[in-house]
Amino acid sequence: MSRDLIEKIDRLRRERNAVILAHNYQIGEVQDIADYVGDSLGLSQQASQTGADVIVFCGVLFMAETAAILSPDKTVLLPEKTAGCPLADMITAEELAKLKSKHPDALVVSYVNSPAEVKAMSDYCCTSGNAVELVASLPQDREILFVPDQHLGRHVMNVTGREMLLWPGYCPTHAKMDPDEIKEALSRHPNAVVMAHPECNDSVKELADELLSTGQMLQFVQKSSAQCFIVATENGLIHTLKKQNPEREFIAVSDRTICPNMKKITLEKVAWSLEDMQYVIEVNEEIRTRSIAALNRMLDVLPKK
Ligand code: CIZ
Repeated sequence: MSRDLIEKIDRLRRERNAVILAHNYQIGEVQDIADYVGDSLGLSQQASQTGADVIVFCGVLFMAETAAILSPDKTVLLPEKTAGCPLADMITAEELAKLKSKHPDALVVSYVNSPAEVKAMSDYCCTSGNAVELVASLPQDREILFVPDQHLGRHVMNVTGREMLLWPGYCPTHAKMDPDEIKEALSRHPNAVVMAHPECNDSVKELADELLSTGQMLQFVQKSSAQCFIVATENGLIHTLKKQNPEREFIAVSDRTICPNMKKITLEKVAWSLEDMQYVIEVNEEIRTRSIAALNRMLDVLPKK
């Protein structure tokens, strides 16, 4: 790792009064220079509370958009303009409008992994960490359209017992989790605890001891007395897990469970982003006010932590 490059990032961060956010799935080097590392919503909330003028969001487009929705007074930069999220792109505003027209009385719950235009058409947003609590709080007599992740939606249905209409989206990286690879890892580490993300498909979830968002995995390990964990989510999370728990063992399901978009951001791109003030992510004001309403309705129904 180049010391000069890190010094350059630090200098630019000071000069620009910037805060650098890194999602849990970023490469280790980027996580290490960030001011905050976490999940998408947690990072955006944290950034909105800082006095920074500039937010460099090391993540994918919908995450930088969420930061722009919550921090209209700050400049939000995404260091790699092609870092998108295939799951978020599996639903468009036009498609959702069509679905809503067939179910005019339904409530729409959109996973945070969705475009800003889709959030703007939703009654509530949710994250993988609060989707169960959020759906459980909704009136029993209302139909629910859950978009775009079918696997998270099915998990919510299983836990809450609520029927929902699920959009058929999925995360291609979590779809690569192979139950046979988990079984193989378990045969080598029979005492390991299997933590799986709710974006995994059912055959993986069936092997899991715990179904948790990335933030919940980090908290769960802190409280657990287990020594070894099989981690069924994007492999970037293992960097923080190891950093926080150097004495424990974390096993990735496979070396293929890597999100190519998350890995597009490098230290060089963070430096260029701050130097050239690129790529600025802006959300149209009407979309922004409507999507912040869906995010706020989510925060209003959840118990304050
Ligand atoms: O909300 C996030 O950041 C994502 C995409 C997953 C998670 O579980 O944190």
